[in-house]
Amino acid sequence: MGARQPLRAERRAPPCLVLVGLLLGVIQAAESNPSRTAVCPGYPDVRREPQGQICSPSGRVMTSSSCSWVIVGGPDDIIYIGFQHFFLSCGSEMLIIRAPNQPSRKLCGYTTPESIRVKGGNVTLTYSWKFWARNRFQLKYEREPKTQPVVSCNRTLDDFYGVIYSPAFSSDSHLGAAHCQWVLDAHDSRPLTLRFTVLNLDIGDSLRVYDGVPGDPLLPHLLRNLDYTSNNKIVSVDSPSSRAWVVYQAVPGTEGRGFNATYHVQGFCVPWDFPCGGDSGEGAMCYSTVERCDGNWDCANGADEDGCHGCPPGQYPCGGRGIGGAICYSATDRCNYQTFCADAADERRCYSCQPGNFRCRDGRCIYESWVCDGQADCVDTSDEADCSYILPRKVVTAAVIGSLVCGLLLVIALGCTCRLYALRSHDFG
Ligand SMILES: [Ca+2]
Ligand SMILES: [Ca+2]
Ligand SMILES: [Ca+2]
Repeated sequence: MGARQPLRAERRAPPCLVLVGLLLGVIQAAESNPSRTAVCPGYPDVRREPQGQICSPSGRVMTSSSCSWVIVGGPDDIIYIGFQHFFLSCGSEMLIIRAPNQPSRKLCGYTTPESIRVKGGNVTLTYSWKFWARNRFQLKYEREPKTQPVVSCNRTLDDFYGVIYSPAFSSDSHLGAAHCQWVLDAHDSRPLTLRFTVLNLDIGDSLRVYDGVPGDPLLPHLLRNLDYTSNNKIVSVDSPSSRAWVVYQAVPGTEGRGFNATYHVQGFCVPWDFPCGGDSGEGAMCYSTVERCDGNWDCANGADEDGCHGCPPGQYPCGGRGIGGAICYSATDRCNYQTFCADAADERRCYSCQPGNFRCRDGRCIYESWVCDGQADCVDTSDEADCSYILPRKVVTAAVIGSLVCGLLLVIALGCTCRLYALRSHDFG
């Protein structure tokens, strides 16, 4: 007699239920595995430090989710946000930036957004995505310093931007002989741009900018030698490398206060400047508060003069009243060799000319038909340089007048013939 094995109630689950069970198991396993789902802590990442970096989470998750960051700012703080990488598919991802007293910014796409400056409180960033999204963004933020860093003579600066100025620039008590040098090394692959925003040199004072730093075997070599003739101008100097060496010498008894300058790696505006946006061409990449609405086009696209002095966005102010008493001119009136404003503000500092116009090397526009016609129309005569042919304007004018005279004579002759024919017909009729 054999013991009877207890009957096991074996019930096989249908295959579809097995699949669902497996799927639920995978999801449950994924949710219980922090390394796969917990790319964000579930509450905002609060940033209190003066500067830092924020980027999209590197971990991939199986579900739609979002991450938040809060950049803490006081009522007087200005927070600067500059994007380094930005590649978000608008169909599945979005970065929303919320700041006090401003509408929310919703960002997505494959174009790096312009830098943002926010004043007066916390800035909240929320990145949300659907489960298939795999793109990324990276940005830097920084609170603008309330006071510019004090930099004295003979300093080495190794940040990617900064301010340098002569000792007398902040205090007249330093007026007198000086010999200072600043070694700038941004430790970056990008070239450096120096902008001398204030120059007040006396006769005999000198300010030299070199590429490279002292001690380089082949460098430094001189990029620019500034003296009193550059006073009251804004001068930009580009260094091919991310290193530069600035040497300032003031003679005894000088009455010059020296200079104030900023430097930064190219492609980056210092936090207290504004990006021009668009293709900078020969224009500046950034403009300062002083350059905003000062009547000079610093950006090639005129961003620094857009909507100034009561003009609506997309229009620019005339220095005096223009055609029909207008005080603003539009982009189509800009650099077309037709003076719109009484002070010709629309024809100054042309970075490009309207179609049908030629840009002189000194930045003026003339009619294209005046190029290589034997008469100098540009002040610098660049319209007559590099001409492989010359079609004198006098010849063209003479040909046109000659044609008109011939046409007139032909009409008179035909009229006389018709009249004679009519008289003869009458006589013989
Ligand atoms: Ca300007
Ligand atoms: Ca014009
Ligand atoms: Ca000409």
